[in-house]
Amino acid sequence: MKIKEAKVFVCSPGRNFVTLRITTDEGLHGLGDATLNGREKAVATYLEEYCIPALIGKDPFRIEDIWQYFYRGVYWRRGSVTMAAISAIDMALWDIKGKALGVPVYNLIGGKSRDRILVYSHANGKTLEETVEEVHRHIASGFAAVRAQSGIPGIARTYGVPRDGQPYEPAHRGLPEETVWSTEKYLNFIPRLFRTLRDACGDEVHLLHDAHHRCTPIEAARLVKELEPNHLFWVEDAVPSELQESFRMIRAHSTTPLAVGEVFNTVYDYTTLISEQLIDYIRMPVGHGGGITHALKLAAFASFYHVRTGFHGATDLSPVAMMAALHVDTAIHNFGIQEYMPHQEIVREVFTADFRFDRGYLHVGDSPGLGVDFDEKAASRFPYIRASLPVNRKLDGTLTDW
Ligand code: EZ4
Ligand code: CO
Repeated sequence: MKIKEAKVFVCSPGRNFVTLRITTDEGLHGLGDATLNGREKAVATYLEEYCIPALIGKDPFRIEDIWQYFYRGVYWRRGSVTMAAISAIDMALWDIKGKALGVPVYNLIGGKSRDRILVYSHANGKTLEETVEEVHRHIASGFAAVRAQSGIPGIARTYGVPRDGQPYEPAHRGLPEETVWSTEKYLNFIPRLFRTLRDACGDEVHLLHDAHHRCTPIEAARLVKELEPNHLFWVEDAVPSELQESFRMIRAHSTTPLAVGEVFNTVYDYTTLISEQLIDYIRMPVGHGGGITHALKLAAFASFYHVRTGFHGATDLSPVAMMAALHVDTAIHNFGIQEYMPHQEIVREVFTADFRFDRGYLHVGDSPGLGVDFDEKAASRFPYIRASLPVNRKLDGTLTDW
């Protein structure tokens, strides 16, 4: 079998998605997600200009070799654009192989290690009271694990909290909007929020929180130490984590489990964090970190250090990347939890994915390949719209991490 054609589709059913479709001379096709929020066209061009011409004529079964061709074979390696493109190619090749052999992808990568996949949902409120109410609502609708983000008194808008009546989406039309941030106000509020949540919701439910890269190392240490009595499942991205060594200090202060890495894209972003056991969960998106092939290697490396997975599953990844993550979640031994932020209804007009939610868990179907379809015609009704993630400034106007 040979790769005959590959095409990139950029569509916007409610938000932008970049989809790669690889077709073989035997008429099989595979799908990959190449969405990189706010940088969609960079990945689309990278694929169209540099990858697709080199893919034509290759044997789609040689997944590892094609992966190495686009990683090691390219002098300018790594980085989110390159790795999102490689991820899309990799997913599409696993999809093709599964379809050709008539098996779901999880059966190509070790088979089922579990029957169902624990997920966490996003509860967001503008105030402490609203956030508590939202967490209750999520527990009542069946979730066993809930991430809580809240508006902070004295800050107009913050990460994770939607505007009235809209689903939460961090990217907005046009150029980046500017938001204002105060870590001081955040640190004064969040421990109170989680004390209230633990009291209100009891010991059973898993509570999670995303600090979204906003603390300095010593501020992060204070945060995880003050949250410790409330037994969170994890605190995510406590600091902007390109400085892996900062976690030595954070770790020394608390037993609150730590999750890191939704902006990472190779194993090399994790070597210190994992080998020194400075974190508990890896967040690297299967769709940004070299696809299924590299996610399996990262998970294997992490497994030797008792670090588990908590793959990214925000709505800025398409249902194709979600399916890829679910197959990995199903097969690996050191699975921890999967983020599950359901897409808007309108996304289903373009993508259909073979999984279902039941009482806190996702169940993957047994369709051959990834189990996801893409309707090209429907996609053409939703053309690309430029959208950007916000930028953040401190109260005095200094640019800070968003
Ligand atoms: O802000 O994926 O844990 N989830 C997150 C996400 C990120 C978005 C950015 O595109 O932090 O909501
Ligand atoms: Co996050």
